[in-house]
Amino acid sequence: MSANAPTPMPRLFYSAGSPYARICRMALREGGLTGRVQEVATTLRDPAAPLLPHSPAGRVPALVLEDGTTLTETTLVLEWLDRLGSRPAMLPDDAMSLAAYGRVLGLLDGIAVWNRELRRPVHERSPSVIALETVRASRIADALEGAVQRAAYQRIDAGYLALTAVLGYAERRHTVWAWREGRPSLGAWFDLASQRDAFGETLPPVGGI
Ligand SMILES: N[C@@H](CCC(=O)N[C@@H](CS)C(=O)NCC(=O)O)C(=O)O
Repeated sequence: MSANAPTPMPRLFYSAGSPYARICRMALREGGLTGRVQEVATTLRDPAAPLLPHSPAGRVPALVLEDGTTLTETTLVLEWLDRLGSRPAMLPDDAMSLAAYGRVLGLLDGIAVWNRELRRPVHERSPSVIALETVRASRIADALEGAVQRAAYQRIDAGYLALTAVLGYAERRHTVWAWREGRPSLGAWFDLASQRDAFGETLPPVGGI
């Protein structure tokens, strides 16, 4: 079968360590779509990665539709899963919940940059980038601590899943960040969210930093 031949159901390419892909994998579970989308593990940064024939970006998540069209970017994939019939729908339609989702994406993007920097050989790291992202993460986490105290992130939606994924990433793959310190409400929120099946079934491997 060629890479773009029609397949019986959409395929979600992921890597187990990716917090972005994890958002979509948890969305499948929370939205009742596990029987409608096949999950396919892929390597990354590998010329032989099974994902590459579908997406030149080589990033996960990537949702390959039945006709071979490939959707990349977490938010676009969530939007498609909503169209496929996710219940509940994951992308909110009110501004406050969209803002809550965007805030967490800002944290996740910053931590991805910070983590990538730390994975370089020591002499290639940029102290100024690390300092900038450390401050950014701290600032956003402080805002999230306040938001959680005001009962935000209670409904299962994109913001909830993204917050679960980013804190889960910090717990297992970016442990250099002591995000719980001084943020008891966020810690309690995460401990509760961690009990969901969707979380337990998508745990990333413990890794390094
Ligand atoms: N903006 C993208 C980010 C996705 C992303 O950066 N995924 C990482 C894994 S966490 C990736 O696939 N990296 C592959 C690479 O850097 O080559 C999204 O929202 O989905």
